Amino acid sequence: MPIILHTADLHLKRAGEDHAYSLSVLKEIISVANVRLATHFLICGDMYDSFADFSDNMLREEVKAAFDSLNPDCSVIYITGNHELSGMGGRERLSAYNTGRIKFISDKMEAFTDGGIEFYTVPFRDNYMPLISAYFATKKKFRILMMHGTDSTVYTGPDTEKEEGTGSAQIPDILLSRVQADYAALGHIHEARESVRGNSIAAYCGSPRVWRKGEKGPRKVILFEVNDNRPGPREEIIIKSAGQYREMQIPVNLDGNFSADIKSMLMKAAEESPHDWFELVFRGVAEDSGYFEAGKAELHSALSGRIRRCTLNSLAVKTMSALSDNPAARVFLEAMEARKPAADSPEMEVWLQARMIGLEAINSGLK
Ligand SMILES: [Mn+2]
Repeated sequence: MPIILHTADLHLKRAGEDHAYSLSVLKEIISVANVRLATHFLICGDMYDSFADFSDNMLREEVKAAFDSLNPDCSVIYITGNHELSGMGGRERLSAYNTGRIKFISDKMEAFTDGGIEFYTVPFRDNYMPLISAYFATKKKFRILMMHGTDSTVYTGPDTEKEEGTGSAQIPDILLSRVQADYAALGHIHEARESVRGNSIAAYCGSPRVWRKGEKGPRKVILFEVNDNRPGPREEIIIKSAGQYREMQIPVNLDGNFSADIKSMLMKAAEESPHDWFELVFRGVAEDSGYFEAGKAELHSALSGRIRRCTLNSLAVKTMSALSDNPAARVFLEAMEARKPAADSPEMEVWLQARMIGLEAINSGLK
């Protein structure tokens, strides 16, 4: 009985911190395939982050070695995504590279039967419209279509890649029924989505790793059985080594410091999920920007090395120097200064709070 593992958009990288990270994600997916006795391992494009990564001999050898540990009875089928083509010279051919046991479709659409499943596999292209008039044989078994692009019936959000200047590669709505696909295994959109139309399922498995800032939620692959030419329920398997992208909100006190619990909360979260990417989002008005900068640097160095990545976002923090150019803030601060209680007075706390609220109100009026 066929057991399908569907993944895409791994974006393997040959260098930097992402190199070891992306490979560890691949290795975990391979072990999922082994444990779950997958018979088909589908990679729907963007396995590599760029042509330079795809064509890197060291990385390709590492990927081959990783697939050596995959159950030899499991077929690996891989189509080109837009990223494999990114930065590729006009004379290059992806098919010139040896991908070992991986069946790699990079030149043109290929139809074949493998382990009781009919496959239509389409390497990435900018325009899929000509496919509508292609010939598709009458279906005899469960049929899977593999593509990399934007299917607007599954995903209605923004094309997150448009800003990079890559084509949106729209998949024509009518194509699935033309292909008579029981399951369209899709790549390109990094969020998992599924839509069912009649007997036809179209699914994005999402990226199994955190590729860039903002890709929230657990990262996963899809696994399902095919029984009597019918698909079983699609199971989403979380890839633990991928971690998650998490925004951590950090209120900044007027003195530029953070509350004492913040650091211990962050250290605890880091210990629990070392594969995560934390974006520390600071908010507030800081009187002393030097103190604030030092506190930020201390948090960053405490977290770096304990989690995959730690980035800092201070866009929502206004420092006094920025506010001092504002006439309303100047008048307000002068008025507050005239009412300042003694340092040891019980009213000091109320005064500090009032000054903070006032500055925040002026600050939000600045936007
Ligand atoms: Mn893509």
